[in-house]
Amino acid sequence: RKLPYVLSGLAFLLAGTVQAQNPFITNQFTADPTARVFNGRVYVYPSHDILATPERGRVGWFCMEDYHVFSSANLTDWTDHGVIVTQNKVPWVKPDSYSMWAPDCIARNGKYYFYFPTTPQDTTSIKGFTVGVAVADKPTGPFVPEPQPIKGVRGIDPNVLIDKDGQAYLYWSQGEIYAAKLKPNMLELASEPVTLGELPTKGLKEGPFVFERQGIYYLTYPHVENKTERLEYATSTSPLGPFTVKGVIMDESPTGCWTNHHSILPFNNQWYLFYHHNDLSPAFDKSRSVRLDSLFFEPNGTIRKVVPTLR
Ligand code: FUB
Repeated sequence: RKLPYVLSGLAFLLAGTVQAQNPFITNQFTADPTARVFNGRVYVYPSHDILATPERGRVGWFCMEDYHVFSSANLTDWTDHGVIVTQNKVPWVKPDSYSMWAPDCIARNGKYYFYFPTTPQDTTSIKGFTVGVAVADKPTGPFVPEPQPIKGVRGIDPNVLIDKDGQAYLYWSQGEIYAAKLKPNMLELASEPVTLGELPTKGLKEGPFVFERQGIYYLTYPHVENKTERLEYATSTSPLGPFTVKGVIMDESPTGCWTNHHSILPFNNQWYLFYHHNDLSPAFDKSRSVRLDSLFFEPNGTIRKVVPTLR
């Protein structure tokens, strides 16, 4: 007769936490997951790792030619909606660049704006990576790429925050983390790029993901000082900083995956960390797979360290 009480106690303890298996996408290699909630459903926009060969990309390095989007109503059952953007259909991308790196997607005024970094064909104004946008009427596309990348952005890992007053900000990385205001059309910068304050000066910082909670802006980013990236964060009372370093969200990989790259999302009264590791390719850390785990805040607003749920 005690069973119903035990079960309801268990249900209470588990409420809001996810018991899904990591990695949660297994039909292909995925990395750099940006998770967003659109119309009550979670959409994950990751990079899509494929293996380079002598004919495609650079052997031993990251190799990506397109993006898929995945969605779920319960963080357990995921639907692959197929390819939403592919390199050779973006007019300004260097053909066969295989450099479609970490993206983001955000909704505004009934449209969905998909931001992606890659290498341009015309290198007269930008050498290396820049950031483009593709626009759709639905989170699953079809996404139509803009004819040119965003003017004034040099770097990778775009991330967009729309603040409470409606102002949108674009963040990206190029060794350091940069940010600028976006115009209401979401396609052009509205201010000069700036750096964001007292972030660590030593080591590569990339993959910015910014969100606001209870009036605090959290700038979260992978940072490598030793061998592999650690997820860290800094806070500010303003989207453009200055930010002050607060701590570590996830420690370095104990098994040697060089990169980690994440996003943080509230869904059904629980916060989640989406990130990646090379679970399905232990010998090659550029074939990665996306994971998710619950994330918790302390009463003073600091983030409790997330210990990865392994397979
Ligand atoms: O996926 C390619 C690159 O690796 C991303 O742009 C970085 O953030 C790192 O995850």
